Amino acid sequence: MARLLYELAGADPDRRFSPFCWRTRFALAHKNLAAEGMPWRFTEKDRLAFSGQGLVPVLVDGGQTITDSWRIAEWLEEKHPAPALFGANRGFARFINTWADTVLHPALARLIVKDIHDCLAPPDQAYFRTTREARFGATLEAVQGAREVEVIGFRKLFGPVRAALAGQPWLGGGAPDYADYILLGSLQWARCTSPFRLFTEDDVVFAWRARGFALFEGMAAKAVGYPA
Ligand SMILES: N[C@@H](CCC(=O)N[C@@H](CS)C(=O)NCC(=O)O)C(=O)O
Repeated sequence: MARLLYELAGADPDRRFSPFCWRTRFALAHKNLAAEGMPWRFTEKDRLAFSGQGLVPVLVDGGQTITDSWRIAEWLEEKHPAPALFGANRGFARFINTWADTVLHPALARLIVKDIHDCLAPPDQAYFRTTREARFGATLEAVQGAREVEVIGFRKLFGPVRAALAGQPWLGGGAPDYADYILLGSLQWARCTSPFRLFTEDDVVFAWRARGFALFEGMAAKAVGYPA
């Protein structure tokens, strides 16, 4: 039975830009597992009804349906233990997961939110504008309009990541693991939707991101998006 991954798509069905779906894409690639990508749009909630909720990623594997990127990662680790996705310390990856969701994404979204909107199909544009403007309490244009200033604070958030990468090539140590994939997924969200430059080329995060996007035969680098 084919393994299916429901992934958020833009107006171009090949523009797969969800940070959470990219976590799952990296996890599948790490374990050398193929999955057919099923493009899904924000306003197609009915197509996810079978999963009992309305968010992607949704993985359908061997007759089972698994939702939520963290649960999918744990499920893949249990079903396909080698190569290990979490390394010795699953708690560290859990911390990075929560930090990305609660600190990094709110800051990153402000830098790219209008660009995301512009990538979407028209029905999704209306949904996205209404829900996100209510969340931010401002127009998409006003939020993104401050990005040349806000990117400075965004870069500072990566201080602990820089400190870790000063002593090792990956957050996972000598090889990438799920902690790397979580943050690479966040940065791939930006690369797929926005031409805005997040990092300067002399930043260790810039080099780590390039290495990460080159993994698995350039899986992330080759995806529809902008030069990182
Ligand atoms: N905690 C979930 C979050 C999933 C999530 O928020 N997915 C977004 C796509 S980036 C979504 O489906 N949003 C639908 C919507 O906003 O209606 C995970 O890690 O998978």
